[in-house]
Amino acid sequence: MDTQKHNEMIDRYSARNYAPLPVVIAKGQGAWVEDVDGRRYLDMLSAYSALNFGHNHPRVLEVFIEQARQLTLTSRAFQNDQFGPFCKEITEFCAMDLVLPMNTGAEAVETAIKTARKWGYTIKGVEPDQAEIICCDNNFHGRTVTIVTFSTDPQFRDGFGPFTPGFKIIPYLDPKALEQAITKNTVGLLVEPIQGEGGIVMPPPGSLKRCYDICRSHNVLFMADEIQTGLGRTGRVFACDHEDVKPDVLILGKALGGGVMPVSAVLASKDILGVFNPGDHGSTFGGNPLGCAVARTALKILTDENLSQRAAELGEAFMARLRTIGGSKIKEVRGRGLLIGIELHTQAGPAKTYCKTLKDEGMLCKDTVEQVLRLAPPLVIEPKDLDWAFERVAKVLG
Ligand code: PXG
Repeated sequence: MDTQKHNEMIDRYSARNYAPLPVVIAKGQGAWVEDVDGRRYLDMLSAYSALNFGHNHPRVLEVFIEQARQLTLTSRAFQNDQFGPFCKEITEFCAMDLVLPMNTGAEAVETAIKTARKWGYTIKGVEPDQAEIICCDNNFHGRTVTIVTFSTDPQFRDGFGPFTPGFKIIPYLDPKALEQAITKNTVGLLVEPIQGEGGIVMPPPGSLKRCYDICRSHNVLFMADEIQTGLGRTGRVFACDHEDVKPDVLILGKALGGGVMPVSAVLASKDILGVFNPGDHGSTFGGNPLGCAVARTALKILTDENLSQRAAELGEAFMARLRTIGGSKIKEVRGRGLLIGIELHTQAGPAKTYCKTLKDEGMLCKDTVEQVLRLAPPLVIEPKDLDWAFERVAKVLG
């Protein structure tokens, strides 16, 4: 079937909850993909960081196939032989005591919310059903009813109420507003250390550390959603590392599954994740042996291939070049490592239009908010491929 037939079939049979570029991908290798008509594209999105290791990384693929032959699922009613090593390795990697595995990012965020609430009631001493969690304006943490409760994008909420009580919004990482919003019932601050879906919005310099310190002094959990920014993407293992902040609750997803399995996790100290008792929370697929085996390998690849460092170096050089593009369209190039946003002037029109043009040039990327084009290639991308991408961007946006 060709591209057109596929698109017709998808339009006919799938819910219209997305409006993707019409390219129909059939194969991928490294940073490159090929569509059903044999056209090749450079993947400058990498599934929003879920493909940090690129398509078909040989080590990921090998462990995936090997583990699939052995054992794929037990549920948590029984133990499996990948779970223990996974828990040991990921907690050591993150320098945390305990891990609670889930599958998708939204599930991990939900888990973090439940963790903070339960910790609030059992450890901090908040009165029953009074717990409050502070979130930031312009956030994106997923799509469940509870999570869209604290979205400030009307489209994510419209038609989905009634919502979950117990959330407050402050301007993004604003220490003064945080201090004012905290009450005796506040159990946590939930924050993305760089806002991805919000338009690659950088934290105001020093704000992660200041907000962390405020949380500390009020016995409030600092919960970092590193689902998109974590595991090398921003040039450090975690985006919080840029300000030497070690979150109380760390939320991971996307790249943890090596681009082949949905694997997410919440990590924290014993005092915090220790609040769960058998039956309190869980997931059929959470901690499954296939996901655990792949995640263990993903963490090893990150270290063995020095991918954080690679993202830092390649990202810095690439951003410097993007900033040399003249003309009237680009307002700002910003980001960290290989998480890059190109903000366009309003008169240039929506970023989406340029994503279409870039697709015709053989490069796949995605707008975030109306005026921001996001570039987030796999961290394994070759420098010569970034040169190639630069030429395309310069041609289309110059
Ligand atoms: N937190 C952050 C910071 C994210 O970027 C999630 C949580 C939720 O992850 P899951 O695995 O539940 O999607 C994200 C996800 C989409 C979409 O299609 C999602 C993200 C980015 C772009 C599109 O809903 N980020």
